[in-house]
Amino acid sequence: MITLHHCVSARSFRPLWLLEELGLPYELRMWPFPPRAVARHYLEENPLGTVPLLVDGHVRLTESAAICQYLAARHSPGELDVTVDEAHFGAYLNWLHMSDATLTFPQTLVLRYRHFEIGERLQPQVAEDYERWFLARLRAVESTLATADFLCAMRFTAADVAVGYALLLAEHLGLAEQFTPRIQAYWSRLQDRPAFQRAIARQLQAAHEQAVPLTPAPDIRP
Ligand SMILES: N[C@@H](CCC(=O)N[C@@H](CS)C(=O)NCC(=O)O)C(=O)O
Repeated sequence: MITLHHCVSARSFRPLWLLEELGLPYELRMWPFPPRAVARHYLEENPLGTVPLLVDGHVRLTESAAICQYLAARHSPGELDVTVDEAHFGAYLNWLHMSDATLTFPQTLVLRYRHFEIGERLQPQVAEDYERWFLARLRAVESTLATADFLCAMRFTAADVAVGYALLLAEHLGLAEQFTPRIQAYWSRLQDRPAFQRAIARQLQAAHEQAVPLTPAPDIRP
C-alpha cells in the first residue's frame, strides 16, 4: 500500500491528485502545516520536514514532481506518463521539472515574504519581484496552449498535474486574477476533472478524520 504524507493544498497535492487520476489505493496521512514546527515527530518520517513524502514499500520520495513521474511511469505508461520512445518525452520531463523549479519556486518567495513572515521580516519588494517573475514564466504555458489543450503529447499527463498545482498555488496567493484567458481556460479544464475534485474532497475528509486543521497550507497566516 502506498502512503502519502500530506498537508492540505501543499505541494503534496500533486501526488494526491495523480493518485486519484490513477485510481490506485493509498493511505493519506495528514499533517498540520508546517509539520517541522507544529508536529516535530514528522521529522522521524522525513528529516527534511517537508511534504510530500511518498512511501511505496522500500521506496521513499520527497519531491512532488519526481513522485508524479514515478507514479505515472509505474502505473500508467503511455497514458498519464510519456514514455522514452514518444516524441514528446523531452517536453514532458521539461514540464515536470519546470513545474516546481520555475513555477512554484518564485511563488514560495511571494508566500513567505508577503504572508508568512512577521513585521520587519516582511519584504514587499521581494514579493512583488517574484510575483512578476512567476507571471512572466507562465508565458511558456501560454504559448504551448495556443495550439493544444494540454502541455505535451496531445493528452492530459502527469505534467499537467505538476503544472496545475502551480496554478492552484497562484489561486491561493491571489495571483490567478492575472492569468491570461487561455491559462484561465486551461486551469478551469483541470479543475473540472473528477480526479481533481476527488483529491480536494479527500484531503478535507482525511484532515477532518485525523483532527488536522482544514485551512490550506498557503492560506495559513501567523
Ligand atoms: N521541491 C519540493 C518542495 C517541498 C516543500 O518545500 N514542501 C513545502 C510545502 S508546499 C513544505 O513542506 N514546507 C514546510 C517546511 O519547509 O518546513 C517538492 O516539490 O516537493
